[in-house]
Amino acid sequence: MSEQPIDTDLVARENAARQSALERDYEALGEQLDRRGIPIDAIRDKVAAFAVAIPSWGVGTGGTRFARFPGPGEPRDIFDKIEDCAVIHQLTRATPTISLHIPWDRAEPALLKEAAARRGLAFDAMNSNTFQDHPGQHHSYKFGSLSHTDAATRAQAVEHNLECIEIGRAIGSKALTVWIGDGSNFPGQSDFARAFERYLDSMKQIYAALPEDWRLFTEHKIYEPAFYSTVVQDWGTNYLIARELGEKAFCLVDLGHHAPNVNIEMIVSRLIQFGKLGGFHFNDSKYGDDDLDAGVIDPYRLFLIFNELVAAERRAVPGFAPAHMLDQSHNVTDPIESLMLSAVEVTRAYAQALLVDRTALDAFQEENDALMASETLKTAFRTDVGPVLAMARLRSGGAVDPVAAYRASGYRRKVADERPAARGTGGGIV
Ligand code: LRH
Ligand code: MN
Ligand code: MN
Repeated sequence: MSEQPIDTDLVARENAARQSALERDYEALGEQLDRRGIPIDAIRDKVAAFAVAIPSWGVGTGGTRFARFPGPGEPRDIFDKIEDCAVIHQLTRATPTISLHIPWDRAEPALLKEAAARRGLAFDAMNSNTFQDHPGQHHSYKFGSLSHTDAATRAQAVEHNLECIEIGRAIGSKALTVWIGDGSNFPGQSDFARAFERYLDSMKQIYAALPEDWRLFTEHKIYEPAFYSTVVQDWGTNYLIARELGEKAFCLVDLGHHAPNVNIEMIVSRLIQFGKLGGFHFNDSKYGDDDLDAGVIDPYRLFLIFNELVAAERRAVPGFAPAHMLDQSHNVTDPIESLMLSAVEVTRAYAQALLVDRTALDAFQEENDALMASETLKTAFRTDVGPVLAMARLRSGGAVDPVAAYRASGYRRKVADERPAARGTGGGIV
């Protein structure tokens, strides 16, 4: 049995206070779903098996380029971050893995592995970082990294990615996510084709070093930090990259990395259709790469994305195994609370998508009954699946109400005593 950071008796007491109401709600929902021909226990079991990775950087307070306002008891290093991730998983039972960012999380791999295993956690995709300069490096990324005009700078960026693979290998990761900030701020500053050529050349070197059973995820983003052009700016470019590199290369979709109003669920469908959907960085946004908590702005869009994923799951698309990760920045909330609720929201979208009457939807699509097709999706989306999610958590040892249990535990107060306050100056990057 792994060590649990929150007192299990407290969780049991919190759950006991909510259990009988939950059982009644679950039964009422079960009846409703039964009328629709959906066995509630099967949904519950699928929900229980669903997982989304926590980004190590998400448990610290984020910031903007204007300021960062640290919260109490912020993690001081990756080991504190692992402990915070363990809290999230203990209470939600939906986040068994952590996605590391190098060099932010650099540490002795054996110690990383041991710290995670002790908490019953494992490691998800590794994230490289050539979008900022790191102490001790020889060449600056001010004008780019994998696509830089200077060969030595590109070689340094490639080398960094190879190191990420090495660390990942040692801790049991099976994927590398590459996001670069390369681009330009002025028309004419960069030759689009030559920059992309250099990027592809660098990525081919990274791809060549990928272990047999690994996947390589490239993540596109329309703008920022470059504000005129970005080398990997959209899903089409990303698809070209995955095609150029080979069968272990896939596209990662971060929900905040698109132009406003872009139909993300359709991008997801295209990537599935052509076997190149690697995974997600879930978050929500209203304006740009806001990195807000999943589902807080547009839960229907999250549902529509899961509608595509569940449809692919049902079609048993060969090799379909997208990686689920959160990628958020928490500026005004306790990051642990935000991440717990985000994991719940992503799971909620999955559960709602499981309720779509696909036979009816197919028929409405064939008949061009736009209104009823839309209503079919809306019926699933409007169903309050809260009792299914809570029941799945209860049965797998989590908390019926994760935030209430977390607050009752006093975890934040405890770590605030143990971890000295961080300084509040300087901008954040995530
Ligand atoms: C870039 C990004 C990418 C980085 C993370 C910190 O905006 O989404 O995934 O690794 O933020
Ligand atoms: Mn991201
Ligand atoms: Mn981002």
